[in-house]
Amino acid sequence: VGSFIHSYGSKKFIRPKSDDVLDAVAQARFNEKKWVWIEDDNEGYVRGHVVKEEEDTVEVEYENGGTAIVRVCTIKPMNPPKFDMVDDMAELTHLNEPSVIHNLTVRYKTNRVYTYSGLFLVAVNPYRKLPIYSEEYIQSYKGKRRGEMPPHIYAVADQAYHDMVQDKENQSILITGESGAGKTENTKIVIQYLTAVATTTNKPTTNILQTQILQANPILESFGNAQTIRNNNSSRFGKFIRIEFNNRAQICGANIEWYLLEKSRVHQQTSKERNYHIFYQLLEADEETKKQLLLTDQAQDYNFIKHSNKRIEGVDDAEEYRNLCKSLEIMGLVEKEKIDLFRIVASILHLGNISVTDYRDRADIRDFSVVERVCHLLGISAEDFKKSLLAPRIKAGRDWVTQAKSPTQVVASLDALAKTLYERNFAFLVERVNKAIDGQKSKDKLGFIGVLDIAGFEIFESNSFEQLCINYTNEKLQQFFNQNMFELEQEEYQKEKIAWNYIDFGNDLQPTIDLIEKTNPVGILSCLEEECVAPRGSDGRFLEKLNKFCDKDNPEAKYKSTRFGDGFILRHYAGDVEYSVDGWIEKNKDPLNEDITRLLARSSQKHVALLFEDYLTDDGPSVAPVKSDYTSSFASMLKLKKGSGSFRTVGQRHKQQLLALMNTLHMTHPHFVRCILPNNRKHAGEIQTKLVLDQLRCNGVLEGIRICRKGFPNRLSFDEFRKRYQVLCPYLLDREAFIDGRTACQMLVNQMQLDGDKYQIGTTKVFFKATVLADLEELRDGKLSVCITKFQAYCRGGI
Ligand code: AOV
Ligand code: MG
Repeated sequence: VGSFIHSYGSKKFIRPKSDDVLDAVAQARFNEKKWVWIEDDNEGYVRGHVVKEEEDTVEVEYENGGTAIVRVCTIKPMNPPKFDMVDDMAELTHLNEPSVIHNLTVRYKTNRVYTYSGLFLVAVNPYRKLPIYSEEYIQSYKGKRRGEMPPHIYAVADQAYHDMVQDKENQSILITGESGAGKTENTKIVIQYLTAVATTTNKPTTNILQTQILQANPILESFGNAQTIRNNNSSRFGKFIRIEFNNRAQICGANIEWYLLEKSRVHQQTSKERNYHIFYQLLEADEETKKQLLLTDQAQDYNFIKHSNKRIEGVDDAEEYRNLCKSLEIMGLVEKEKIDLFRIVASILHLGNISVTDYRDRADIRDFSVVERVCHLLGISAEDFKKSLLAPRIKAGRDWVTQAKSPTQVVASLDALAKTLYERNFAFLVERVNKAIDGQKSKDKLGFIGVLDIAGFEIFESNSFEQLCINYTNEKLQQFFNQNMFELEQEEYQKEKIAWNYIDFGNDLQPTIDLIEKTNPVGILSCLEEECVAPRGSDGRFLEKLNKFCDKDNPEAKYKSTRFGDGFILRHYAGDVEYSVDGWIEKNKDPLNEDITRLLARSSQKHVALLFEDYLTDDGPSVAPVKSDYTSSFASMLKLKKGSGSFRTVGQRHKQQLLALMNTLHMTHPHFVRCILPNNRKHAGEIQTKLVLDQLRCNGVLEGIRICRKGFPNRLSFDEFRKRYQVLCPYLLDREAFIDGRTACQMLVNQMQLDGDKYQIGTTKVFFKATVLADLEELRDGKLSVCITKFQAYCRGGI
């Protein structure tokens, strides 16, 4: 938790004073009244001061005029003006919501978008280009301690780099926040920083690697990002990028892991959003490529994109296409590989154009030419495809039988196929990129810095399975943070040998996590799993089971009918969330027409066959499996393999990936970045207080502060403490004799008559509970003004 003055000796006190006189005036004005923040329905909080205090109520006068009688619990103490614009909010003596939001706001208005909050770096999206990401800036942060330079994402990156080298320990930087808050931008900035500082040589090989690592992003963005209402370049997947370093602390490779790609976007988007960028970029390709992929240049011609928005303001898809090709080339992909990737995207566009007709309640396809186009691209027989689509063969006992599908079922299996093709192609692309930037080759590895860019907590009007997955992830990450924060704090207390009773904050969130992931007693995911394999499984039965399994007395969860029909409420640390279970069985099973996937596994196009390699083991009726000449274990790399007959669902896969991620994170020293969306209008310079407050609650900054307050958030070294406050104890000033730091501090706190539970004296520092420092400051101000008055009187007398 934030130290008041950082141990590595920054010179400043609270903040550098530009104008002591102005400060003194502000302070004097502040001292005249009891200033408070008053809760306000519109603004969040407004300024005022207390006029009269009763038992439960106070009369307040608003700064903007008017008075009111309000309940005591709706007002919060205000920090003295000298705390304005503090770099680290843990330094605030009154650690309350309005003070935090006020500090962020005044900083944001002056383009200070980065602020520390104890262990967090809070980053507010500037929505404008700030001149703080230049080469000079990078250099000015290199090797600096936190506190020496203003808060910056560079400082976090540098700290991680420094710690990795110093402690020979892996590092991680965890970046979360709402959509549009700036996670991906900050991730790129971290990588930019690391590639800039971790190279001293001009060896061409390292430079290529650096360029490749930097180029990985635009490639992933083409395939994994899309325009949404909230963000024109929204990442629709989570990622963990590991940058590997060798013994000389230089970059020797990188690796990207991805999570939860939003597949549904491939076949449906709202009119204000787009499909993945690549779909529009590909239509801007050269004629030759388009001819090869059987594409026109009109989005209007394709069902999967024709209802979407077509253009993003300020973005030229043709230029983006050329950039993508350049990046792919830098990554080392040859023309054939590039076309293979595009082939899948094009085939998906054509898939969307297959129109399924109703022939006496049975599905039929009239326009066979579309099917032929799809199958030409995918390298499979059009006849077989049509048969598998309309009447797939399924296993009934020992025999294979065909089962005719209804038009609705066929449309559903086409959508499912499009989604799977896209996801597997994406997975392949990431693996291909990884192959290019692989750091495993290096023998003299020092460690890695991992950057996690993952969607933050989501509470929507209607929350579904996707929200449960993402909120479950965030719950785990928050727990990780809490454990970590406490560990570091406790280490410091122990080192300083102060009295402290162990509080395990890390377990605060365990009941909710158990409720989601536990297998015994059955948690939500396991319960869903059971229902997915049950013969007559349904969403309704799932909810019923949930009610039965999950202990109704468990205070962490309440189940009830919500306004979306059937659903349940789960108590997350960020708030209660209502989940609607509608469609969960389908979403979790993510069923595929296996007759088609078996067909794809034997495609004459090697790339396609490779994507569905895992279906080769499932040899269909009377067809001997064709051995793939690819030795790669692509499917196992994707963790898509169905494995020894086990049932692999979306939920299970996510849980396993998350466990693996947590294991990795536990091996690292973490750094936390919380991105904040300032307003909903993509405006620079505007803060919507309520919006920001909600995020501070959801992203754990306020939770961090809550925990912080239980300990001793403010601390000063003996020396600093003595220098600043010895004026309160003239005895110390007068003495010429040596007094050691600890004794001096003890004398000071005695003199100040501080309550014993308000402070602790360690071996090198004095620790304070929140709010104590404000009192000390007030005492000091009082003392100083008396001194000044005396001094003035003395001067006047002297003249
Ligand atoms: P996200 O990653 O957090 O959302 P982005 O990093 O894509 O958000 O940021 C959204 C947009 O905000 C960017 O495209 C920029 O225009 C702007 N922006 C963010 N950070 C900065 C910055 N430091 N300087 C200038 N502009 C910035 V999402 O991926 O949607 O959850 O799924
Ligand atoms: Mg993003």
